[in-house]
Amino acid sequence: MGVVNVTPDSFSGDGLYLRPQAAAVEARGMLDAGAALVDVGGESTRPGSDGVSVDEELRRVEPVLQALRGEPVSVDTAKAEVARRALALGAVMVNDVTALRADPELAGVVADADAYLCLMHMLGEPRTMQADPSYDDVVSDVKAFLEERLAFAVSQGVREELVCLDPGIGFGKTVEHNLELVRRLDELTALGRPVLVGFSRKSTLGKLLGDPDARVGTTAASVGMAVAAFERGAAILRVHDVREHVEALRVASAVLA
Ligand code: HH2
Repeated sequence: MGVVNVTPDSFSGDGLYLRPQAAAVEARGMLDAGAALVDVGGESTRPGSDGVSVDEELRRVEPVLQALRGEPVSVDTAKAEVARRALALGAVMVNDVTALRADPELAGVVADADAYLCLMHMLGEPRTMQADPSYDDVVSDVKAFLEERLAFAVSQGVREELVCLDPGIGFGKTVEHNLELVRRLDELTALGRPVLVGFSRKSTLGKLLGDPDARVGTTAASVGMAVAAFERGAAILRVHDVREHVEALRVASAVLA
């Protein structure tokens, strides 16, 4: 899954704010490079960020979705109205970092469209989530949360076969929490749904490379983590640098085959 951020403030610095044609070109390049899906988002969820209005989010993503009609697109949103519009414009998946907790109408929109859905774990909210996150056992806590959210989605009419689950790397987690989630990814795949991992460029990678104040990680570090997650059963890797990941995963999967 290639990341297409149409935001002025994404942590990875790749925001293609107000340049929908450039964003669409970038997305097509990701698909050409082997991405199965591109994830278009108009609201940054980086640590410390505030939300945006429905109107502003639509203003950012609609022209990009229009330009990508007919391509496999996921929309990264927690808002029912944005999801409704995106699905009408051909998006096939809704990626909700709040796992249907933010907008009571979102589940119905996904169910009505019979769209794919990604449910992600987050502790707290982006504004405050990195302030001393703590768990009894991070993997058990995340697993219980995802299991409950999956049951909720299904109770709202979403087909279970269309749901994937995501531990939410960096969303209310320390470096050690993030590592533990990948180390014990088999406990999440045991829920029976595909698991999506989004480690690309996240600060944990920079910290692991020795900079305690890192805000981002390198491409090489992202690829290393993606391969580790893939070996532990991740089905979808959400990444900024598609070509590098596709090449790495292709050779890694040749070994596993
Ligand atoms: N990470 C980000 C955003 N959306 N969605 C899922 N399912 N999983 C993730 O790990 C995830 C996500 C944050 O990364 P990015 O989109 O690059 O940054 P920003 O939110 O600052 O735009």
